[in-house]
Amino acid sequence: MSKPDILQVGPYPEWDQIPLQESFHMHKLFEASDAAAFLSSVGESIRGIATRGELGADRAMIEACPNLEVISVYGVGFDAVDLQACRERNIRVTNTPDVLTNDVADLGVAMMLAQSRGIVGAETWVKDGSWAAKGLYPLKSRVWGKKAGILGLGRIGYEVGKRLAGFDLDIAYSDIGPKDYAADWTFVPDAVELARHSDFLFVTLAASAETRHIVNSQVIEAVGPQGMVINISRASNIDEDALLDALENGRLGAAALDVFEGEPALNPRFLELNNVLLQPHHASGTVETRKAMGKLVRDNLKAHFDGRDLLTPVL
Ligand code: 8YV
Repeated sequence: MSKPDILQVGPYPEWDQIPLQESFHMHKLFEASDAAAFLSSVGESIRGIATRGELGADRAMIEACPNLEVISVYGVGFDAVDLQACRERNIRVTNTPDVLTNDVADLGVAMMLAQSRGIVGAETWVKDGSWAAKGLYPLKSRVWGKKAGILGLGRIGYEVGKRLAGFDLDIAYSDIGPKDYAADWTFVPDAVELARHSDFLFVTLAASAETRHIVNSQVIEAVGPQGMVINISRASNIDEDALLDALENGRLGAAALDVFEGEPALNPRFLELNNVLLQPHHASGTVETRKAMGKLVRDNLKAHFDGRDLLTPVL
């Protein structure tokens, strides 16, 4: 039997690429010099798309593949996939939830600690001789005992909360309703109220058209000059211009961010700030998790083409 033709939107590590190629005929869009020409030459043959969370599959890509049956996303976030275009043609969509939850939560908490305690600047202080030349590193504000707000208490938000409880933080959260598995934490329905409560506001919402800029200037200013916003979800959940304005003029104390509008080409205003910790969208970036994500991408594709149920369906 011939291998199903799959459009591959972005690169994968060799440990995924080799087994993908064993089971499927992979067409690497990201290596094409002219993406539109490539799509129109292979589109007819394509039965599946393998993509990455941040790259997704837009309507033009989906429409270029008239025989498309399934899209497998390497990532939990499927906001970059045009679900409406998929629904119209009964195209299945899968993602990689659960396997990355703990790593994403770990990075969020690590960013909070690193930014609060000035770990990056402190290392520079040692390495550039400032310790010897100028003396002690400037004092920082403590973490334990402070108040944390978690905006979006899904799988990742919940794991963030569990970790924060270990740092004796007072935890509140917002979601569409209170969660029975978070009985020890305070439910605050309104995002501005939550922000007012928070020294650290964690943004852990699944992104959608409804959550776009949910962290607006009001929310940002409610976190305030002593507070910090930590984003391990999607850039679109925050009004980035409002965030930059507030960071520049001190209406927000600090931010720790793993995601950016237009990444990897982020707004140069970020590079001028000394109250931010900037990370290259790598919250799920451990070897173990990426191997599990890659396996789930393949297993979902195989399940579809074998006529079995999808392991982690979105649609
Ligand atoms: C990326 C992510 O998909 O899970 C998500 O939604 O954003 C990440 O895990 C990852 O960078 C792979 O592209």
